[in-house]
Amino acid sequence: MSSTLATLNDWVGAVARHARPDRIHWCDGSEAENDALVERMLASGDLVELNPRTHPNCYLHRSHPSDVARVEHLTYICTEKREDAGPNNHWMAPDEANAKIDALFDGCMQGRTLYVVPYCMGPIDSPLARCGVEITDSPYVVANMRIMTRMGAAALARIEREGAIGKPFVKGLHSIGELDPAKRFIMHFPEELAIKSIGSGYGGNALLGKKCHALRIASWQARSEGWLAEHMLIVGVQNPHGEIHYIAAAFPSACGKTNLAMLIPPESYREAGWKVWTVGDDICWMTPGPDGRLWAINPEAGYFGVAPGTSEKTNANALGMLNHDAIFTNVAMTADGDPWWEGLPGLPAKDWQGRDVVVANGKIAGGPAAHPNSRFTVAARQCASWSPHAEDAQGVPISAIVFGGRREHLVPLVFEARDWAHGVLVGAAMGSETTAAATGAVGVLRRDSMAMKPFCGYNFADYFGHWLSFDKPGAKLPKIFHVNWFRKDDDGKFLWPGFGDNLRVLEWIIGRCTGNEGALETPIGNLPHADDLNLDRLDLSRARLDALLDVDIEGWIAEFESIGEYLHSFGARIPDRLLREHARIAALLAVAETEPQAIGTP
Ligand code: OXD
Ligand code: MN
Repeated sequence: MSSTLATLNDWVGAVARHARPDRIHWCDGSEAENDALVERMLASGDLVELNPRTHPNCYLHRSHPSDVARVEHLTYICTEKREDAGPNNHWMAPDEANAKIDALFDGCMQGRTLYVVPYCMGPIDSPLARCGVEITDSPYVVANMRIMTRMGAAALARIEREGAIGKPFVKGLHSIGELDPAKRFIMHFPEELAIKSIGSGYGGNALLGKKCHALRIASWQARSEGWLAEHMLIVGVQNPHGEIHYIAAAFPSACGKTNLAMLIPPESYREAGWKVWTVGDDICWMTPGPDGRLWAINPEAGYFGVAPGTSEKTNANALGMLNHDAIFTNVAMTADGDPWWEGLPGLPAKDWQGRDVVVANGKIAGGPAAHPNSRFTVAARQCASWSPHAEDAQGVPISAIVFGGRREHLVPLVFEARDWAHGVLVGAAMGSETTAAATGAVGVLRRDSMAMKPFCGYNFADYFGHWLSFDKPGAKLPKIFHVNWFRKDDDGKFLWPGFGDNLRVLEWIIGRCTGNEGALETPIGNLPHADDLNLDRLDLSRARLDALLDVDIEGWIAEFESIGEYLHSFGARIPDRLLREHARIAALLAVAETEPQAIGTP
């Protein structure tokens, strides 16, 4: 098989001559093709079949122990000019990068099959969707791409149709290479809409439609075409009158985006008729519509979620979709062949590396049995809360944008930005304590603007400018908020219950968008008064609520000094508008420090 598109055939031919695979297979995305791939992976040991009675069509993949997370230190943006990649990215000149990585691709597919994987990011008929082709030598990647994207014949037809009128597709070249960390690179060439990744089979490094295309390359495309490609979930909240408000929310990796996207309302809300609809759990592409609002699609077709911690209590919707047709990566396994991770009942028999689990006094010895960044891959439509509007070609209209991070101290449960420019500053200043989704130290505070630090394909200073540019006449932009579910008390306990109860905060957010909720103005933004939040049937003392809504002026003065240093680290390209916004709030904080009664007055 080949394509009617000469540019595609030529590229596949050139890669094949260089990587020298034994065979070439063009993927059509069919069931039969997937069955054959699964058979091959079961035979090679790439997949282990899970209990077919409790988990039909579910498989476990154990990756190389050195290949379990994204590798930001080996991820490069390769633009002609270093400043275009910015201090937020590792940069390499395209010529040098191509030379380095092409040497590793030389002959790397000998003895293997080269798979050509055409895919579409977004509903197949959506004008907001964009296409790409991934070449890979990993059948595991093919099987995951089939779940995570619209992969196969329909995508190829769109690529050929668009190619015939000169519209390019993103070219992604991937090989697991030798799985050697010393020969691992994830390189992006946004000026050529190209990606080259070698040496890793892990999701974020190898499923090129996801982080590499839908965020790094797409953010670059979005800037030149006037839209936004963001690391955000999209959730629809339906009130008892049947009105649905869509919220897009950015959190750094492993901060509960999947849980928020699939939130199950507390009992009192369910009884009153509230419902939550999932549109996406990780990536959101937003474009201004003819009505001035931002309209969003989820470019993905599946979830690549963090398994540990997913339980009946934290995310029953996720658990419910994982008992058929799912791929698990680096989870543990019970004696019955069921997938297992920390947070689930019972005990495993094999850990994520397939070693026998030693249990002493009812506890697992020697660290977690499932890798902390172990994952599930599952089709989005398997989720009980999957939105009937998730496939709408024009997307869904966004009422509110929410930023959030993991902050044990200082940052209150929720606050609202005064206007768009303030909201852009709130997003730019976002910080979070690090998690296991990327290699490196865990629990260290790092600034992660709009949760895009690992994913923005260009200079953050220009990115902030791009965000600011949406504020123009005729725009009906969403309101912007910041939340923090992770604040702790002096004993190190979480102050807020989180999970389903986060809907209480979303209700206030929606009320602010519709003009139905009150707020207290403070220098950092508008907060709910204690009685603005619906705390029906929630056991939360007034003291804990006050702590959650406290604005510690001295602490914020220090925080704003650190935010100022961060903004200045981008040099002269940082938009003046952002610096003015920063100075305005720093001045308000200085006044509040000398006149505490100023808080709460307009
Ligand atoms: C992810 C991540 O996998 O952000 O979504 O790391
Ligand atoms: Mn993510």
